[in-house]
Amino acid sequence: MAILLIHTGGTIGMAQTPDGFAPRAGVVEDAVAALVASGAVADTVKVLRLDPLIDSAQATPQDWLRIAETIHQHRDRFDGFVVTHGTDTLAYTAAALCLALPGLARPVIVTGAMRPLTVPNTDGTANLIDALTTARTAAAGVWVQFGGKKLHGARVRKAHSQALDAFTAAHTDCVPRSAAPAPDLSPLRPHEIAVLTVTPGFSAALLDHAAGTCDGIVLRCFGAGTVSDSPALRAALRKAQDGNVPVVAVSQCAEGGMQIGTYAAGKALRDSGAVDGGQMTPEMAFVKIQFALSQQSDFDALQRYLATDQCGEMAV
Ligand code: ASN
Repeated sequence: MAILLIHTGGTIGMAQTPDGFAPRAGVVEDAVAALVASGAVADTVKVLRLDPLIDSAQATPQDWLRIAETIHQHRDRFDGFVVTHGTDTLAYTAAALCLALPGLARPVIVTGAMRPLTVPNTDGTANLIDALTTARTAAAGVWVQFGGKKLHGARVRKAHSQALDAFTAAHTDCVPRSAAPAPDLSPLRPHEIAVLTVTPGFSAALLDHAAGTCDGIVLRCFGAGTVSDSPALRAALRKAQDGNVPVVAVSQCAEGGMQIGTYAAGKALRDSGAVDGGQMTPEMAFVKIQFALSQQSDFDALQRYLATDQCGEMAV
């Protein structure tokens, strides 16, 4: 089988510098060549490096698109894809690939490492072997292979900043791919999206500012979907709605998602037309608004897209 490995940067391919770990060309290429030479990986693996290699803290929606375009262009020449990526924003990129590649007909496995391949106790080798193996066996869709686990690309989150087993994803039986009659590439133009966290005594002025200046808002609500309700908050939510600025409400809790309607303290969300994000992670909500704004010009269609499960991101 033939696998295309797209190396984007991240700790996995880093080396020590006077400023701390930074990407170094050749690290991942050499590791893959050694795995193939030793027989640990049976497939033909072509490595394609995206320049410049970055710490994923520098990733932008253009980088998501570049990875998606590369996969789309090579879709008929390879049986599976591996994307090596920094862990800090890996969840955003995995979510973006799910939405960018409707009708995806191959497994796309995103991986990385918490410790570089250039240090003795690296987790990069195991993650690379696992990812290359999963790329030949997994169902078509975007998966994250990390710390011995295969996780749903649309639901994954970085949950630990130090542990090798750094990622989690709530379970679903839905596959991480958007359905389409044929493989396609979704348009994506960057937009200004605010991610606001409701806090005790939340200042509605922040939401009001975002409603007047941003293209979309992710509102991280309490628990199953409550907010610190006030006339000012309601006015800000109404301003967003009147200005065709979508608001997607997600939970601050790591598990369980939203259940808007359980509490009267969540009524302001329902009354304002905020989209119930359900089980969506804040990362996915941010990415999904970017795609929604890039694809839908009509506000109702945009709201429907946001409220509809596209690739298992909302499913219970
Ligand atoms: N800062 C690194 C990155 O996201 C973290 C890592 O890959 N473990 O690129």
